[in-house]
This record gives sequence, structure tokens and C-alpha cells, in this order.
Amino acid sequence: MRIVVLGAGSLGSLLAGALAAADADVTLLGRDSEHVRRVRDDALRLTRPDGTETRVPLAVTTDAAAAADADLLVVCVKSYDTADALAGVAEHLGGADVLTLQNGLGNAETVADYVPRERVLAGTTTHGAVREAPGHVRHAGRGDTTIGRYFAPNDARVDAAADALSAAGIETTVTDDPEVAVWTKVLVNAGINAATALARVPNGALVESEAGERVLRRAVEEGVEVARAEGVAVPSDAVERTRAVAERTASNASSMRQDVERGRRTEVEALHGALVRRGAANGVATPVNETLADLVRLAEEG
Ligand code: NAD
Ligand code: KPL
Repeated sequence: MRIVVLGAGSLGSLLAGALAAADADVTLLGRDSEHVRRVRDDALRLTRPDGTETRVPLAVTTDAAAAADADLLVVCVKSYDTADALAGVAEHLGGADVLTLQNGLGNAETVADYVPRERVLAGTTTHGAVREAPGHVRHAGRGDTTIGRYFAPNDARVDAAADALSAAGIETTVTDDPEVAVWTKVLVNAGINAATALARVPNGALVESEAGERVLRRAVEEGVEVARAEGVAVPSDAVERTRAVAERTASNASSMRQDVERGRRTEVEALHGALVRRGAANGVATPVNETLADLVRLAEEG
């Protein structure tokens, strides 16, 4: 299976590096950057969760034509770049399946604006990846990965994609309902991301104070109502699951907190913002997510 990973950031570099280290046929497709040049001219420096380091020779390119003979394109750009990234690569794709492992709502639908719906796969991963420096990515924590065809039944090609990722140490299971997986992760992000970004606290702070507990619970409960209004059967213990993630990642700075602190654009529109918009469309009030989203927007503008 020939795999092209689109987006040479933290997650894309980790996945492409893990696949290359396992001798998979993989190419990392990124924008021109010092990171891409370092990987191309030298190798990817990959720090494993146990601290060991390897240098992984990895095919990397900025030429979208590299996707022409791919069997699988894995989308690893931020949710606000999905449309641009797909627009840049779509004309080159042959019959490849396209898998989004991005956080947030709407990515699979955006991918489907550029490739036939039956070729769209979506899923989630709870692996942690951090790009430490140009040419260097750190696998910050192991996790689970779940994928499935988003608008069509699964088939042997989905199993093959999961097998390829699993063989690279990204243990992947196939689900018949990737929409539930995506929503369940969005609820976790709704409970943790904006609150930690705005209060500038690590994830664990949300389960160590009553104020944190309240914000987490209310944001997730609103999200559950929106999911149900959309007919998505998210788990009834979504709050407990989010608390468990906050405990497990207690010392982590959420991605949104990192983005706000570094003055970068956040994925708020695909997370809290999307919940608010979908809530409004379904007559579900989402005042907590609306306020969190507005505060994050203010922080971004500032
Ligand atoms: P990132 O910002 O580190 O990387 C995104 C990369 O995409 C950047 O290098 C950017 O240059 C590139 N890009 C943007 N537009 C492009 C285009 N048109 N063509 C080619 N490349 C383009 O982000 P990340 O942390 O890797 O996250 C990517 C997605 O994965 C997000 O939705 C995130 O929420 C999700 N995710 C990340 C992690 C993680 O641990 N980093 C874990 C799970 C899910
Ligand atoms: O996905 C995350 C993020 O930071 O975006 C969590 C699960 C909250 C871990 O930090």
C-alpha cells in the first residue's frame, strides 16, 4: 500500500516517520519549510515516548503530484486548512482513499467536497505528537486510533489501511461508526481545550478544582445535547470520559492552550464553534461553548 501523509506538522511527521521506520511505502507531503528541507536533506529525527531517538530516512516532498499513485492519503493539516489542502491535491489523486485523523467536526464533509464520498475515511487518534524543532518530532504519548469509512460501509481497503498503521506501531481499529468516534473526541476537546487555553492551566487542573469541573461538565453536556439532536449516539458517560482524559493527560498543555500561548490560530471553529453552530441549527442552546468560543476568538485576535 502506498501512503501519502498530507501535512508535515506534528501528527503528519509522526505518522509518516512511524510508517517509514516500519518500511512502509510512505511519502510526507508538506509545504515548503525548514522542517521539510531538514527531513529531505538529512532524515526525520524521531524521539520515542521512552526517550530513545532514531533518525528515520523519509521521502518528503512539496509536490502535490506525489499523491498521484497513492492508495491512501492521510490528512494531517489543521481543520481550518482542510479545504485548501484538499484543493491542492485533489486533481492529482487517482483512486486513493482519503483518511482524516483531524480533530473537530466537518473535516470528513470538507474532504468529500473534493473526493467521491465513498472514498472518505475518518477517525481519531489519541497519540500525542510535538514538533520540537525543524526536522525533529517527538512522540509524546501512545494512544488509540480508530478509523472507518464515513459515508459508505467498510471494506477490505479499510482493513488494509488499519493494518498498515498498526504494523507501524499506530495500533488501529476499524469502526462501523466513525462519526461517533469523531464526535466523542470533539466532546473531550470541548470539555478541555478552551478552558485550559483561557485559564492557561494544564489539562489536569480541570479535575482538581470545582470551577474546572463545572466548566468541563457544562461544555461537554451541551455538546452531548447537540450530538443527540443530530442523531449521533455519543456515549452517555461523555463527561466521565472527558474527566478521565484530563486525568490521564494531567500535565499536558492542550493543543488550544499551546496555540493561544504561541499566538497561533486555534481550531476553535471546528470544536466549540461548530457545536454552537450545529446547536443553533437544531434549537439546542449552547451558552457555555458560545462564551468559550468567543473568548478564544478574542484571545486569537489579541
Ligand atoms: P500542525 O500545525 O503541527 O501541522 C499541520 C501542518 O499542516 C503544518 O505543517 C502546515 O504547514 C501543514 N499544512 C497546512 N496547509 C497545508 C497545505 N495546503 N498543504 C500541505 N501542508 C499544509 O498540526 P498537528 O498538531 O499536526 O495537527 C494536525 C491535525 O491533527 C489537527 O486537526 C489536530 O487537532 C489533529 N491531531 C493532532 C494530534 C497531535 O498530537 N499533534 C493528535 C491528534 C489529532
Ligand atoms: O486532544 C487534545 C488536545 O489537546 O487537543 C487533548 C485530548 C485535550 C489532550 O491535550
